[in-house]
Amino acid sequence: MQQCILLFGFRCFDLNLLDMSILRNEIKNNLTYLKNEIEHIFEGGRDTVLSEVTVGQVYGGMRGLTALVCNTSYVDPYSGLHIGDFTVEDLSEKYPEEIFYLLCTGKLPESDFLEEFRKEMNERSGVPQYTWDVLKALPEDTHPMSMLSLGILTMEQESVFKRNYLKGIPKSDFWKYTFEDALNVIAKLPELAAGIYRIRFGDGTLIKRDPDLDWAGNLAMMLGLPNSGKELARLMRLYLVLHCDHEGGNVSAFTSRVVNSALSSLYYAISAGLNGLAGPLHGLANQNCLKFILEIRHRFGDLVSEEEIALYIKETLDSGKVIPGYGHAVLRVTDPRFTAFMKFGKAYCSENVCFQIAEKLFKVVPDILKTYKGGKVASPWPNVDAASGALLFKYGLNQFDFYTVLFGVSRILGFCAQNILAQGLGQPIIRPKSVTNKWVADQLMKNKVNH
Ligand code: AMX
Repeated sequence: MQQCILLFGFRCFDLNLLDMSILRNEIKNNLTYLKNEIEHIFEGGRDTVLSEVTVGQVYGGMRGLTALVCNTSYVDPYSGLHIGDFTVEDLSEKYPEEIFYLLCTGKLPESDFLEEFRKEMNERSGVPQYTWDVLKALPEDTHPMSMLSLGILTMEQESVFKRNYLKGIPKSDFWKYTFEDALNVIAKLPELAAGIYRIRFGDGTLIKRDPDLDWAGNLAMMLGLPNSGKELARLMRLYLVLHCDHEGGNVSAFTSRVVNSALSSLYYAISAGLNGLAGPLHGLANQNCLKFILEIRHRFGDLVSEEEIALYIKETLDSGKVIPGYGHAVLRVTDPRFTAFMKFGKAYCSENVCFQIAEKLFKVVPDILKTYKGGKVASPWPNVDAASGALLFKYGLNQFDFYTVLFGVSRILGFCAQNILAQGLGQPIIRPKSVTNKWVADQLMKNKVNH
């Protein structure tokens, strides 16, 4: 067994191949399986054209361009997120720890995995004091997403991958060190996220983690909310399951992968992915959704009618704003993750006014968006963010700015899994070609001459 020194929960320098050995071996098996698949694909036609690119796509955020492979999850426009052979409906009762295993291996773990993972997280937990010092020194109005991104970045010099890369390790082993970094980061996330909440919105005192609790349960408990209990822990589990991954082309996952493809450590890659998630068209939409619901409530009262909601939606659109929580770049149906949140809401929060407004919005918004801008909105349906804020609010999490942090904590599971697999498959640095307007115009001219 290799030497393993524990410092602030970090294992310095070396891999301990006995830790999480089942998950590690299953990742190895998955990589072997995926490598064989790729070999077959290449034999079948390495030069086969998968996707053509139009001028509109080049100028349109590459929408619909098939140019990436991501083996952790897949988003079907009509059935939503698939992780391995499972849909959102199959997974909504699981623990986020199990989903991490699934993202990395394509399989759900055996029943004893949760206990093994809990012990591993306990050993690796412990956010360094220097991270708290940096976060506490920030201006009071710093956004919690900046704090999360920065908090991860402060720990970058602890990267086991980076230290060993500098010493020299074979490319085939890169993924093992990245996996080590992933476990170290994931173990610290509940404390880091809850600590950010307490520094930014509480009195700054940090609540100790409970070694007997699961990953999401610990996060819920360490927030220190007066209403926190089993229901908040259950909601947190669902929340952290539903946001974990959404294939490879979304802003945050793609950013994280691009950064890691340069062999920047997972810490850099996670921080970069979070910076993309912090945008209002991506992860920040969930805080805007609850703000939107509260604005409606403030203007029309608790018993707001569907007609009043329709009026508010039209006013919002007329002022040039988007309706938060509606629309999607890939999905063309109601997001199954929204459906899962609604199911939770109906079971536990049906009397809650904010949840009721979210329900009314669902009845009203799609019909309006269908005809808005001459039918230009590709998906008038709700996405994952449309209802989650209303549920968090019910349990006393009334600081909207914090919602995207919870999204980020969950999405880091996906960043980690995507980067571990990509490294295990030896994927090269990502470097698509860009061109200038002049180049495109010349190309159009050449096409005209040739026709
Ligand atoms: N309200 C008003 N207009 C909308 C809209 C909405 N909810 N969704 C799309 N549109 C508009 C777009 O702004 C665009 O108008 P433009 O061409 O005049 O700029 C037009 O419809 C076509 O856009 P699209 O092809 O349907 O969507 P897209 O792929 O460009 O963008 C998304 C997708 C999610 C950014 C967009 O639907 C949106 O802004 N939604 C509201 C914000 C939101 O909920 N984001 C969260 C997404 C999920 C997540 O990452 N958490």
